[in-house]
Amino acid sequence: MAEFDSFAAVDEAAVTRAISDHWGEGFRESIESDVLIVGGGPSGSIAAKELAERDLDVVVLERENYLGGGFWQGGYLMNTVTFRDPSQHILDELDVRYESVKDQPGLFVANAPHATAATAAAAGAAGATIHTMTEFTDVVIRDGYRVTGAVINWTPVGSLPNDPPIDPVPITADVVIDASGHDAVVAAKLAQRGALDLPLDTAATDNGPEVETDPDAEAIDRRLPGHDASTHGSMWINESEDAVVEHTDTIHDGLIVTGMAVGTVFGLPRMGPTFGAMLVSGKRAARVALRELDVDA
Ligand code: 48H
Ligand code: FE2
Repeated sequence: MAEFDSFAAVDEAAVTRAISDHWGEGFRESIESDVLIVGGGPSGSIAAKELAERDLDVVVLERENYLGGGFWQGGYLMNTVTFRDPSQHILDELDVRYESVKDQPGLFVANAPHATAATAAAAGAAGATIHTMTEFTDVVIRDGYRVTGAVINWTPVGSLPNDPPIDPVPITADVVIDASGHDAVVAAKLAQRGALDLPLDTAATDNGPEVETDPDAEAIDRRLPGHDASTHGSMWINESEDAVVEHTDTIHDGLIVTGMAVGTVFGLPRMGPTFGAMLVSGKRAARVALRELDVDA
């Protein structure tokens, strides 16, 4: 920048028009995209970055006013996050500083706000269109089966009195990725509608020494949100991170699941405040999306 003298002169109307035109264009382009990612935490942000870098039209829906989800804090309100080898290589790609933990080969620490901001920035820099304060409220299902989009509303609408109701709007995509974390909101909606079928062979996952898993369909159904005994299993870091990555895949026609949502859908053990699996899973979800879209990786 040349030495500062004074700011360019603009009038107030020009500022509002610029915002409205730019936002409107981004919204219009989001109505039909290649990939729609629900949730802008670590897994969704990495998936968005990977796909937008390949020139796909990528839309991220985030109900909060900021990306990052649970990445801003490590655990117990301590803002240091951990990563296990080989996920530190993704931190290298993102230019995030990290350190090795003494006497713990393969374990790394980084500042959570720095890692979170870098991940979110990478999604934006790659060209993903990011809609914050925007809530996924339902799925669009085509031909009685395929997931083809999301029904969305402004987040604050959810806290208004529902009388009269403010209708949401649908947006569509060739592929939807559920990156909504523990709630697995897209999978949960499908399950609520009785439309979710899971690959039964992969659902029979080792869930820890004392916890038996039941490979039949009824047991899988019970693990899904909105059902009696929902969500993931208890904490087991070593098992969980690999299992989340391995289970990152298409779970229904048109729907891929990534990040902690994978743990919820498949009833996997949780990993606590270590985030490597979220980043690796996000990358894997992007590769699955490329396969679904018939795009060379
Ligand atoms: C729009 C929504 C909606 C909705 C949710 O929770 P996240 O950080 O998810 P991941 O999977 O990228 O990372 C999980 C990680 O943070 C974590 O919780 C770990 C590792 N836990 C281990 C353990 O043992 O607990 O991000 C999900 C994002 C958030 O930003 C939400 O606000 C957003 O999705 N979101 N966005 N519409 N209906 N629901
Ligand atoms: Fe969590």
